[in-house]
Amino acid sequence: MTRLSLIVAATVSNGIGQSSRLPWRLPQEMTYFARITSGAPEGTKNAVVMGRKTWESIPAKFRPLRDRLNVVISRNQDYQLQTANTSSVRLNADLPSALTELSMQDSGSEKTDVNRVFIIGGATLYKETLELPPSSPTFVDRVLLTRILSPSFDECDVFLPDFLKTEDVTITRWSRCTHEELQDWVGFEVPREIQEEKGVQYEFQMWTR
Ligand code: FOL
Repeated sequence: MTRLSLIVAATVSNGIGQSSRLPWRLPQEMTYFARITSGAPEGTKNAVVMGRKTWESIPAKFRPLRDRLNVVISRNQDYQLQTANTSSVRLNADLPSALTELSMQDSGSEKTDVNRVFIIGGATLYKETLELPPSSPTFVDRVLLTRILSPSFDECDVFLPDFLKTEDVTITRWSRCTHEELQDWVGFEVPREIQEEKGVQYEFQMWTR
């Protein structure tokens, strides 16, 4: 039984990307992402699960994301990961096999237990994981959402599914956590106020179901 946490920065219209990259460059926000996804108890590591295009969008010098087990999903089994350091990267053909392999830790050289599993994008993987029913052994029960409030970034061409607006009443509704719950879960102090970097306004939110 693996609970998945999804982490994303999205505009009010759920825009997350443009021309195969992030529509903004927000160093402090990126630091928040790195801190949350990296933080794990001694002797354990978090996993970051991503689609192939998201892997390719990460600057080569930051790949694989350090101190985290990187799991890349590509249906193309001939795909060659472009990285000098493959020790903390795994390639899986699909989400079910990635999750199965994560739960069977570990026959490899690194004997580290996997702590939290983060879904870090992109749009295809966000959609696929958000559609896992809460009754299934693995599903997304938490969303760490950085809401980009302004500007509107109308040029976005990839979107997060609108997980808060589901018409299906049989699906458990999402509720926003308090700021204290967010800080307790991430384990560090998070600014409560609207943040501003380079004229971009955003806030840190956490949602659970
Ligand atoms: N979630 C949030 N909140 N913000 C994001 O920017 C974000 N980005 C992705 C997924 N979830 C997110 C996917 N895109 C890097 C680059 C792109 C990316 C994810 C990560 C990256 O280079 N990360 C480095 C940070 C290096 C730095 O400090 O600038 C890392 O170590 O995590």
